[in-house]
Formats: sequence, structure tokens, C-alpha cells
Amino acid sequence: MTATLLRTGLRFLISNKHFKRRTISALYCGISEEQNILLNYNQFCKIAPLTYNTRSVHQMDISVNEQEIDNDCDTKQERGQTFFWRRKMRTLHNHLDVDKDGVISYDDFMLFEKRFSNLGHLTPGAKTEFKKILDKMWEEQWGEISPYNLICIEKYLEKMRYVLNDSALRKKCHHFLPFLFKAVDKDQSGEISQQEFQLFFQCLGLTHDDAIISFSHIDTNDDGKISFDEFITLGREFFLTEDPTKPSKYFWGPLVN
Ligand SMILES: [Ca+2]
Ligand SMILES: [Ca+2]
Repeated sequence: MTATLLRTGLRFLISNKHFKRRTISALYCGISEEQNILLNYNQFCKIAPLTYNTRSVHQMDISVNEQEIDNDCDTKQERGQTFFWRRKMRTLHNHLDVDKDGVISYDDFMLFEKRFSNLGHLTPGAKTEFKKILDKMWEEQWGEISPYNLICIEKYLEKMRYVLNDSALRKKCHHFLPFLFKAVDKDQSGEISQQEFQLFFQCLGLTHDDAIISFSHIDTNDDGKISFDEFITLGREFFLTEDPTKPSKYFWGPLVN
């Protein structure tokens, strides 16, 4: 009952263009910071179709595109075969292979988590939750957590193609993105400035110039900030779409060759 009332209240706020994360947080006062990060993400996923009604055509396109992806998967059409998509996944593999030895190990995953946590903007609870999400992702996508479970590029491409074609895994594989957002949102404003975005790319070992270029593409409404919605939408779309005209291709910096 309480949950229904809260959801109704959220939808009212959104439909009246009063959608602000702090307002939502206030509705849920009493919950922990890490729960709030997940809540923001979960609410975003649930209410996205509503918010798209009042947004730009560009964002409506993204909504339609996701629907198309689900429809295509229903028809059993194999996805993840294009050179463009494979190139994007090779780029991601490179970022997740933090120690650059050519394979993703569980240690790489933990180094990845540390780089973002060490920025100092996640609460202890959020750090714990972030690690839990990464552990779950590892187990669901790649199996056992073990120093002998090493993910080379070919294995990564094969596994990620499987995830892309599995609707349940596909819907969960971006649950770590809200923690990256929160980790670089230095002033906790709920938006990422260009300067804060540089922290994101700094964690990935990319340059300030890379950050400036990507920021300009990911800031889809050109307001000089990256909202939570923009961050999650484009971060998800980077993985989902095989359309090379989408700006989400800039999300993780320059694509590897
Ligand atoms: Ca490695
Ligand atoms: Ca923006």
C-alpha cells in the first residue's frame, strides 16, 4: 500500500515536470544512501516510458530502440554479430582489463571498483553495495569467482553476445552504472559537470580531451550537465545498440580498432 502511494506520488511529480532526485529522496526519507542509489536506478527504469512522453525526440528514439531490441530478440534473431558492436565490446574489455595484461580477472574487477570508490564520493554502504553488484555481475556473466577464471577477448565477446541475447541478463547487466555516476558526482548535485566527467575518464585511464569530446555527445540536451537519465540511458545503449549513428558510442571514450 505504502509502495503504491509512493509510486503514484512519483508519477505525479514526473508528469508535472517536478522530477528531482532530491524530491524523490525526500519521499523515501529514512532509507540508506546505497538503497537510494539503487532506488534512483530502479525508478528510472520503471518510469522511463512516462518521462519520455515529455522529452526530446532524441530520447523518445532511444525508448523505441530498446523496444525494437526486445521485439527482435523475441523473434530469435541473433544480435551482437556486427563489427561495430564487437568493436564496442573490445573497448569495454580494454577498460575492464585494468592491469592491461590482455585478460579480465576478478582482480581487475576489484581494481575497477577501487578506482571509483577511491574518488571518495561513495558512502561506505554504497561501496559495499557496488562491490556486491560487481560480484553478482561476474558470477552471472562469467561464472565462478576464481583467480583461474580469466576472460580473454574472444571469451568476452562470446559471453557478452550471450548476455545481449538473453532478456533477463540483458536487463541486469548495467546495474553498476548508478554507482559510477554517484562516484564521480563530486558535489552530490545529481548531475555530472564536465569537470566531474573528467574524473570518470580519469578512472578509465583516458585523457581530458577524450572526456571533453565524449561529454559533448553524451550531454544529449546540451545543457552542460549530464543528468542521471542521460548517463544511464546512454550507458545502457552503448551495450544494446548496433546502430553506429547513436551518440552512446562515445560513452566509454574512443573505440579501439
Ligand atoms: Ca587483467
Ligand atoms: Ca544534459
